[in-house]
Amino acid sequence: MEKYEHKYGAEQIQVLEGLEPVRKRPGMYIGSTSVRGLHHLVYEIVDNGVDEALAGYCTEINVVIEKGNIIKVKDNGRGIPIEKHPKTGLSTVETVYTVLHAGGKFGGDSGYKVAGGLHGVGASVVNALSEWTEVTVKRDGGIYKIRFERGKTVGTLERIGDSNETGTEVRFLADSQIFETTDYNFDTLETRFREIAFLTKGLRITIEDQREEEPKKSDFCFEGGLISFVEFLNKNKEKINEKPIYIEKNGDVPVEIAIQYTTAYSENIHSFANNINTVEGGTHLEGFKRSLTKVFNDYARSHNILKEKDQNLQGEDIREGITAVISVKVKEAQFEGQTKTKLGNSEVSGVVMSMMNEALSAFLEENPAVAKAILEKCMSASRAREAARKARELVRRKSALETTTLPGKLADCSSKVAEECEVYIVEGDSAGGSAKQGRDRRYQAILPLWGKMLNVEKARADKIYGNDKLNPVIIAIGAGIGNDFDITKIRYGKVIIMADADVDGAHIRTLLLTFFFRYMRPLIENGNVFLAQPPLYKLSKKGMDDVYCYTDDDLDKAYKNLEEKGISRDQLGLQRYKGLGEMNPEQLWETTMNPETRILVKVTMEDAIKADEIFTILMGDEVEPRREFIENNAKFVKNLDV
Ligand code: 1YM
Repeated sequence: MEKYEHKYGAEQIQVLEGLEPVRKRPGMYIGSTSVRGLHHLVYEIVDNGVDEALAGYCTEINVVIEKGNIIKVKDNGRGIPIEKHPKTGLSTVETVYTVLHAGGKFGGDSGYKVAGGLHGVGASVVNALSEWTEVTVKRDGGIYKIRFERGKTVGTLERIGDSNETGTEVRFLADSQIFETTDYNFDTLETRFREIAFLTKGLRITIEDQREEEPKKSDFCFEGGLISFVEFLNKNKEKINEKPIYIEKNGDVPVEIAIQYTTAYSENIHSFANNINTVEGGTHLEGFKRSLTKVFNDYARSHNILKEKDQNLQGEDIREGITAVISVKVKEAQFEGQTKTKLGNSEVSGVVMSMMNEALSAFLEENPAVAKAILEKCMSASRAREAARKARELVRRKSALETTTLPGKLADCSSKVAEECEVYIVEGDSAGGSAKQGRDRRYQAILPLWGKMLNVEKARADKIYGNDKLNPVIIAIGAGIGNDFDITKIRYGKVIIMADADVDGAHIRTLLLTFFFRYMRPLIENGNVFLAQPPLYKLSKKGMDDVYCYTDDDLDKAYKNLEEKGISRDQLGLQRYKGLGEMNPEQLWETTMNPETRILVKVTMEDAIKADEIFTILMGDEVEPRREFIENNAKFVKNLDV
């Protein structure tokens, strides 16, 4: 490819190459061919509709998951242009779907593209990676249709009818030769579309799942935009300012910010650039944080809340209990970082800072009661931070004296190479005992926990350091917590939570995850946290190897499988495991700990919003949503991305 570069320039080469490179190396274009990449196909198509909405021509996008995992996306915009494209000689719609990176380049003066999926590659990539794609355009009084198979045009664009409406409808079937799975997760899509609807004030997005007998449907449209977003994030929390603070400026870099403080202790800031969730932050977030710190300190000083000259509130004091969403639109956005979710454009930091300095200080002057309530909270956070620092010093001094003292309950492994080591955090003493005997002690460590855990949503850092349940976890992992957490110091590459498959198990799992989410977040971001999956059933028969089943579905399949081999149900013994404690060390090893046979679910941050919502419901002050949630706790593991 490189040898042509000088001759033709990148654009021509893409035209010449068509879509073959996409099918050869799909990961380069959509990140991966896992379920995550699969969902990206839908986002790419929907983003074209969102762009049309941002350009002011589209008010509604409808997404349907049809039977057989066919996706249909429809919008009521202008319709993709159909006239002959000067460069390719094909219709524009065919060009958009068959030429790599065609996108907005062909569309004339629609301005900058601001939507765009994580990799911003557009419709042609979706087409290349689909068994078939059909695009129907209503425009100029007609209905036009074109079909593709594995990226290749079948026939040509045809006029199939008349219509006075305008819009675009795309149906496609992801290619099972390319993707590990073609089974869409309704919750994942629903969460992303809710997010897009929050970020695009007034745009209606609907999603319907027609795969089951009873179709599911959600309908999102938020006139309040980001204000609705923070209200949604805080719906189970106690608010300090009832009405979110809202700041908007539509300059060269449009910026939109909504802020609402709650009585919680955590910091909950979500940033977006061009509708992409910048999980790793970036320059917009830096500008926001710097301005927040400056404006509140200035206000506190000028209103005599900070009395001593050298006294200052730290950024973290001012961010305690904050829920904020920042959304910027950047023309040539640069995305950096491991997952390409960190905004790099340096000019954005100053833009966000100066507009926010002005707007936020004006807001505080105009709303003294709100300013006072927030600052009281900041001052108390500042005092707590002092107390926490002292407590931490104490722990540090203690651990300096006791040097390598690991928790007494920890059965450590012999290897000291973190990458190959794992720690199982096990609920209960008897399960802990079996795990200790069953493990491979070269690289598997066991830390039993028991009793009720401290609820970290309700506790400040000073309490956590002193807590006798969490301290062993902190010391065993060995990398500190909060701002001091240092991922390079972790003693185990895998931190595996092993709890029963019942409500109590779900509770302890959630508590630990809350703790990791709040105080060791890089551990989740870095993919070091796992959930062990103990089996629910064992089928046994004399002379036959035991068969373990991890779900009810598994059990059905196993019965069928064995029946085919001539073994009927009544010949089989069925044991239902109520807890880890019922398994002997060999069984626990075989089913749950042996890397060759076990199932581990990786906990990821893909959906920090959902995680935060779950944690808040489970741990927050409101009892009713918690009760409801625990009743459906089976959903919990499903909601975490596997
Ligand atoms: C369900 C997917 O693709 N809608 C859509 C796409 C386009 C337009 C309108 C559009 C854009 C422009 C002018 C422009 C696209 N057009 C192009 C291209 N929905 C969906 N709706 N007229 C219509 O950008 O100027 C690419 S996407 F390149 F042909 F203009």
